[in-house]
Amino acid sequence: MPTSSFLGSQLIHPPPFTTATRRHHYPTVTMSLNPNTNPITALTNLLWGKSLPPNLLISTARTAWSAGWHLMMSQLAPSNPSTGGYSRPASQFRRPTTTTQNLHLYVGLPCPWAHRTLIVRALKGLETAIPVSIAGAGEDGSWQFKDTNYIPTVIPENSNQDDYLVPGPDKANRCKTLKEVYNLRRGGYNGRSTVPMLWDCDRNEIVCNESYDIIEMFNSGLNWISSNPGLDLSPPPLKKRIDEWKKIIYPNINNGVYRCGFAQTQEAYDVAVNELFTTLDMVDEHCRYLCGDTLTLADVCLFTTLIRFDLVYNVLFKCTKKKMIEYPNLNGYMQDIYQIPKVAATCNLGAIMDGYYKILFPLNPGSIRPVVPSACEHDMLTRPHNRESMSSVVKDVDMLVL
Ligand SMILES: N[C@@H](CCC(=O)N[C@@H](CS)C(=O)NCC(=O)O)C(=O)O
Repeated sequence: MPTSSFLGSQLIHPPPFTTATRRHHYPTVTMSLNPNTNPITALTNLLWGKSLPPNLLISTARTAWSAGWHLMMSQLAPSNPSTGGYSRPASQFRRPTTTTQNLHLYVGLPCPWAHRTLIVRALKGLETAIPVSIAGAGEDGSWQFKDTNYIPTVIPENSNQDDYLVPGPDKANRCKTLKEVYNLRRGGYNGRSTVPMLWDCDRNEIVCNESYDIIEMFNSGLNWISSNPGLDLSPPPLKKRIDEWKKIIYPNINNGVYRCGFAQTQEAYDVAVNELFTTLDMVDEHCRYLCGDTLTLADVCLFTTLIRFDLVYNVLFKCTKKKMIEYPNLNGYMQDIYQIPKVAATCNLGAIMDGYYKILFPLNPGSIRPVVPSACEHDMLTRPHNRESMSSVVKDVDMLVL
């Protein structure tokens, strides 16, 4: 008598498999024989009819899923073993120095770190001097170069189709993946192949793969090839203040949203989410820009997280305490920066959503992309923000350190 199934004999004891008993004890079997029924539905109908699966199966599935989840998470987002908190790997190529004119930038559109470099590149007028290749996320989450059907949210002025910020081929090295590009350097590479990455085409070498170092270099180190050399996003009198903001914004907001989304324990999440919203509440009280009336690198860094907040982090990373739209000043601040000429063209809202919801499998196994919140649509982001008249009184940042 066939008494067990793959679930183990203690779970299920079906009667002998005759047509008569089957019909008598398991009326749903008739459905399971229907060739149009999904095989999994057919099997579950056969095993436990319309009731919930047996407890043991549920707890076994939970244990197996949880182990698999931790395994995948530890690959995706390394964590501190004692706290379960996300610990971002350090970039290996820092403090760029190069004299070449032949630079190439690698980015991915969903990435907030890469987005910083696209904004500063655009504001400084480095588009022609530093061409860009845009990778898309592959099924396994790695960066790959492939044509896609993304359309830009905003078509940049005076541009032809080649300049649109949409994923496409590797224009510098003709590689298929970003990992291949990293490996082209003499000596190879065994770290994570992250974006942004600045490539020296003369020496076949990585110049830098740390976003903040790249934007500092774009801001002041390449004025000889920039078409807007007069713009300084880190003027000497504001440097100290920018650095202070960086120390607050990076751990608590920029990386803070990742610390929420990638936390592997409740405790790690609680700490991260508390620090995130305490910092957002504090930043919300600030004036026009973080350092006064002038846009600086600190604002660029904050903006790329804020523009993704309601689209992605609020939902996928469980940054749920408030939405950006509930922060009147910060929301206006975000619109203000979005409306600076050339910035909107660096924001591909569709690519941002897909990059997170479709690719971060352990956080969204069904890969379903939620609908765009109406406040995040381009038309809403371009509404008047009325911030031009805001006070320029700069509050003291020192007292704000958490
Ligand atoms: N510290 C780096 C972080 C860059 C980073 O983590 N980029 C992510 C995309 S948002 C990435 O490329 N991840 C691929 C990986 O970790 O394998 C920076 O600011 O440039």
